[in-house]
Amino acid sequence: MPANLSPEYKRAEQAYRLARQPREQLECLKEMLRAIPKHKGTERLQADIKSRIRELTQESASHGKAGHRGPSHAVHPDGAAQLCLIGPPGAGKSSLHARLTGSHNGVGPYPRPTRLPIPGMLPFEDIAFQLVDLPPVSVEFLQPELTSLLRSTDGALLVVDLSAPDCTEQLERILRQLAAGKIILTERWPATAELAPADSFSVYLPTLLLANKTDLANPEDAAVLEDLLGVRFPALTTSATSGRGLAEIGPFLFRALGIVRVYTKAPGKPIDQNRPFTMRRGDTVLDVAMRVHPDLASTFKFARIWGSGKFSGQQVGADYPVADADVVELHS
Ligand SMILES: Nc1nc2c(ncn2[C@@H]2O[C@H](COP(=O)(O)OP(=O)(O)OP(=O)(O)O)[C@@H](O)[C@H]2O)c(=O)[nH]1
Ligand SMILES: [Mg+2]
Repeated sequence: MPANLSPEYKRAEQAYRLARQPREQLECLKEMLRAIPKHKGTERLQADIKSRIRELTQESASHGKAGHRGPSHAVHPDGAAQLCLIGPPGAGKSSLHARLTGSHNGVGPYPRPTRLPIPGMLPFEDIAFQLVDLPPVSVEFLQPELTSLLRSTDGALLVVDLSAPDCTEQLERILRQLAAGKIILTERWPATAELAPADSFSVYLPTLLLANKTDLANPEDAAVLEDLLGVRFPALTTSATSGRGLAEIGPFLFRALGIVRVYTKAPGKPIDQNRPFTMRRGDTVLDVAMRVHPDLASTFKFARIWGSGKFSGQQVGADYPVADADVVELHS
């Protein structure tokens, strides 16, 4: 990254990183382009910004056309986290999605290639993760809409067909293609490490490898596959047919994402046992207040906590970090 970027540029870039809505991102990118010092040292960066602007503009044009009811790729995030199923054609993404979420995706006498993102919920204990089934990453290109979705999602389930003789090549091709779209699959999950982006457009996507169709292959091939890749993604051996490995996905996601369930309780009322707020490790009582309602956060005075770290009902301040299964009573 060129060193002599102006504070205006850096502010716009910071805003871009935080923006989740395409329209907001587009505004920030335009601001970045205005603010960037125009000289040889920033040419690559200027080109990157322009191509991101092009992608986002094409996307909003294809969504916004009058009378155009084209396929929508937008998936509203839901649950404790959003995970996308990615992989080569026919690896078993939809079959896994069907079993994990009960979506009936692609279930039928003939395999049906997936054309659009399809959300579903994977239950785990008293919470659920959103799993999004995606069209395959195909040979020629990655649809810009999918790139967009992958840029804002929480993690990837990378599905490969372990029984396919060329599964290693398929996988390498996918990694290359995603990298060309500035999406870098990483073995590091948020709970273990925060990664600084290589540049303002690259995103790191925490990835769990699902070596699927183990009913047709030797389960030990998974180790071979990982070695060949040279990237040690955490991996599970699965079979959408026999169900092998599927029960391990929820617990893995819970741990790797650092999910912390918090149950809230209004003063003088019983605990709301039904719907925990799903926070992340390191989040504080104030973050919980924010999630319940922004007004509660701005008028926050203190909280009482029942749970792991504290005695029953002990009073804590805004920056107290919550732990899994804590009960929080917010006072404002
Ligand atoms: N034996 C076996 N067959 C599987 C398994 N998972 C999927 N299949 C079969 O593989 C074929 C393709 O499965 P899909 O789930 O449609 O694969 P996909 O990755 O969604 O395919 P695209 O949407 O085209 O990318 C289907 O005939 C499935 O029945 C598995 O674990 N074992
Ligand atoms: Mg499919």
